[in-house]
Amino acid sequence: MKISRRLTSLALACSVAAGLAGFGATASAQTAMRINISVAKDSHQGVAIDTFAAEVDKRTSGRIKVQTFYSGSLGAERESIEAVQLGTHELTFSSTGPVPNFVPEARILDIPFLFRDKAHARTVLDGAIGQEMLAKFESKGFKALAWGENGVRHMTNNKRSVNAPDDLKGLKMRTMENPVHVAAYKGLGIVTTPMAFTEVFTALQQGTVDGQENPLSVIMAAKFEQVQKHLTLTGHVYSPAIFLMNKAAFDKLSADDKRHFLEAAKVAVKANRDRVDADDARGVQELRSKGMQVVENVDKARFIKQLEPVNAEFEKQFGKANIDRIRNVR
Ligand code: EAX
Repeated sequence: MKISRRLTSLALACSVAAGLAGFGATASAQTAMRINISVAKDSHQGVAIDTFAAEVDKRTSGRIKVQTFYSGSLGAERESIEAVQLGTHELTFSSTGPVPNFVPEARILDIPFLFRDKAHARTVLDGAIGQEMLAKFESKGFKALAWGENGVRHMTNNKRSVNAPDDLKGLKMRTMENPVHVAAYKGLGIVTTPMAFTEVFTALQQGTVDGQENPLSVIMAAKFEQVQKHLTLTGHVYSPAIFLMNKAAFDKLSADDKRHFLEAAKVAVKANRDRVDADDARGVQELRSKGMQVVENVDKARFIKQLEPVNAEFEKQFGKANIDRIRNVR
């Protein structure tokens, strides 16, 4: 009798241990994280986080699931960056618009006409300068996984066709919550209204502002052609994007999973940039077909000339050598 009771309790202990181990393995197998964007799923940014989530799932054999959220459903960009810094959610993919509020050094990237084109920007961001900049996020509670792309920004408005800098004077334009942009657009005579992206469509619809500026990818994803008449391909700013992760959450990952996250971000950025290129190729025709009046041929030299006083300030603020270091990358 005694032996059988002992065997029974032993068997019970073994099954409980096995169950716990199994449970433990199951519990650790299903780590869930969240990532979000401020624009729609069907967009260059939606492609970025969907690809990232799929790559993490594949590379961790389903142990880590990244849930994706779109259209500002977990907050606008500035709120989301703050949420990631606090660890409220683990990841976000954001334009660099609000980033200077967290990592001031990143402001240099937002200077108008700093980059010759997307190829130049991608080379800078993927090279030494960009990688040095990513490292600056760590002391602020972020692991910056990779630079992505928001795109080359253009001006839209409802008042008039913009062919030269003077046409911008007096226009009430929504800007990102970015001090470099605000200073530059004021230098063009624009009346600036910094605002979270999630409020822009309504502000344009109600006439709170006359216009805004964004890449073609964003203009199309946000369906701004429904509330904006005029588009001018000013290409005045290259807008980077960035994969940001809560640093503590990243540091908790195993060495292998850290590598998986970094590689997933790299694959996602390729898909993100490919979508921007596709959007740029079709954007003007699509927006014209939807009723926008588009000025394609812009004398950028006139806008750059108008910005000379502001750029002199930027050279003082950021150091001419630092700006030239970026400009001179080939
Ligand atoms: O990241 O705020 C902006 O205009 C951004 O370009 C937009 O949120 C996409």
